[in-house]
Amino acid sequence: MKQRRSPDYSLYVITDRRLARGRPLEALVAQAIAGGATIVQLRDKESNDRILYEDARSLRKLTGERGIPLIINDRVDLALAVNADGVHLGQEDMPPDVARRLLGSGKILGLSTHSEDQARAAARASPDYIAIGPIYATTTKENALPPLGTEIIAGLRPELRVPIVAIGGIDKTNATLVGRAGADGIAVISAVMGADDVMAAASDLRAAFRQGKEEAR
Ligand code: TZP
Ligand code: MG
Repeated sequence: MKQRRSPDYSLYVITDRRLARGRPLEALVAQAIAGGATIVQLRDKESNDRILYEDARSLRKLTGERGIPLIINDRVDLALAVNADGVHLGQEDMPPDVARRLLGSGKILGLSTHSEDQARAAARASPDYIAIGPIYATTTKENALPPLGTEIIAGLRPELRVPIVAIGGIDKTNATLVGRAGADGIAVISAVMGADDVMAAASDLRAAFRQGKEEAR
């Protein structure tokens, strides 16, 4: 079986066309990577398939040149079409075992979870990572559940072997706490994609998270 090396999940930046406010996605992602993004996800719940495909293709080229993994939200077909590094699936998406069969063993599979029980169940599906959230209140995701707090990360980190990425309302003021709780990475949308200076925002987040990780050692 082909071995996948575990990616660096430290700063997992997720795209959002609305928060980009007309600025080209590719330019924002380039700035985020320059500021320290370690992995990028294309997430777009609104655009048609042609636009999604063109965005996926341009981000594939950019992230490939920078040596940064590209994950596609929701869509196994699109990930395969552009040879992305992996797919991120939620509780209402295709079952993980089906996605794994379509993707093969060489791709990254990430799963969204919103409770301890979901996190444990997701871990049993042998994904490459799980995301847990919302940790803090967020307005980016429609119908987001109430915030879970960092306690869920601290509670599950010793129990689960799979990398845990924290998501939801994470910004430079709380990223240190998330790192201290034991998360393997922070996934952010608005704190990076909504920033006026995307590179500085990414850099500040990465530094804040790293500080928390160091404090936890
Ligand atoms: N899943 C749980 S919270 C969330 C998603 C997609 C939104 C995260 O966005 P932000 O702007 O970083 O709070
Ligand atoms: Mg989904």
